[in-house]
Amino acid sequence: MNIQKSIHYFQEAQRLLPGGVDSPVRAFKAVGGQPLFIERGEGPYLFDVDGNRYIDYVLSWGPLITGHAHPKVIEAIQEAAVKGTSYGAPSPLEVELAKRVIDFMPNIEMLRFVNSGTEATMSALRLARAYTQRDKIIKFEGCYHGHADMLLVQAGSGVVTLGLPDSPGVPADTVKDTLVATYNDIASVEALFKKYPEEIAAIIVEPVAGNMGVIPPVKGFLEGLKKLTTEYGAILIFDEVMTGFRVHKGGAQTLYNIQPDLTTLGKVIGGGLPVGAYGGKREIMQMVAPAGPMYQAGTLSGNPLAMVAGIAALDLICDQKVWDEMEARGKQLDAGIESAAKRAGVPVTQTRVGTMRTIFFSETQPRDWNSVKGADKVRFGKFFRKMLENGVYLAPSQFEAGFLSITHDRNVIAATISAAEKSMMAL
Ligand code: KE4
Repeated sequence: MNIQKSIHYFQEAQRLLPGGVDSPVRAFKAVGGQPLFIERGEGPYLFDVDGNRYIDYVLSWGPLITGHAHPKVIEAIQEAAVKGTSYGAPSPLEVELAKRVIDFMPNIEMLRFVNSGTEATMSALRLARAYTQRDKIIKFEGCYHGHADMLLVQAGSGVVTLGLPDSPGVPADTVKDTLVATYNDIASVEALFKKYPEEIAAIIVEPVAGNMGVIPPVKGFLEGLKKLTTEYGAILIFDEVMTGFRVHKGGAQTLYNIQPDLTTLGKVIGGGLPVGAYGGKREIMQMVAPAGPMYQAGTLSGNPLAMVAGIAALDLICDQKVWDEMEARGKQLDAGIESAAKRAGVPVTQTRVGTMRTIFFSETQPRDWNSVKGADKVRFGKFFRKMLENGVYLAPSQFEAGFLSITHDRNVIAATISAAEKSMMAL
């Protein structure tokens, strides 16, 4: 596979950008080899600067559920762009996208748009602390909620991929109120509430963990979180930046029928442009300035280009038939990977919830960060590189999720399966 131009660009990029990338997990550090520099995307495909084509299962780390450069999304952006790129004032587009998000997730009564998932989670936690007048928060080992200081504690995704001891530069004082529990272990949460009955402002949880690979909640886990937060007067925050519009049309809160007090969103709602959001109960959201005293702001929040891209994307996935088709494609890929692994005699377990999936090189089904650590990362790295050679672009880390789009049709999945058969045999 000729990747000479990528090699050249990476050399140049490493002089100008730390690690040659603008987000760590893109650097392929966990899987070896060097990152490919991308020329363009189209539907389910990425094309690198050397003209190689890949079936893409990263999809910009989740946002591109409509595939790359969907004509309707591009057209919406083009039409909006000629009217200007940012107004710095309210526009009907923010109202239109907010209405659509709330249609999909009726448990959200009011929301605020921001520019990333990190902004969404840090703002939701500030709001929970303002509303409860408490300081402590609970997160889960292996879960990732963006790179706000208070959340870089035993975080997943790129932090764990790079084996970082929770980033330097975060003052101990900033994380002294961040408590860490074990995902899928409700007793570990209860113990923290028993220890700090009046001090915990919120739990923030990925309702389906996606940043240690995809780990679904065990029966009763989310219900237990809802019960504990209600009992102790804390706020339950579902971080649906990744699971929103991914695990179900209505997100994890609809799939598992749990009503979080606040929800954070990102990725899909921007249609590939920078958008995050936090929202939930009106009574809580009314605390956000200028309606209330809790301050949060953003120059480009509600940006018209990002709004129209999000509107176009959500309009393309509002029909249940679209979700039924993606579920069928997910099942097709599950079966294909399973039979490829069996034929090659490679121990593999797969987790999938809706359009989010992970292949673990492990005999057992991981259920938390501890069990995920047992997966064979070296073998995952080999598989990743083989799949790349065979024209399939997976997430470059065992601790990430893979994604499907509406453009991953039966033939694209079949091509992925034959690439997997070849790759598994070479492990
Ligand atoms: P951003 O600030 O990257 O838009 O969103 C942060 C975030 C918040 N919550 C969850 C559940 C998330 O998964 C993320 C970001 N996801 C990672 C992928 N695991 C983004 C990819 C990257 O860091 O480059």
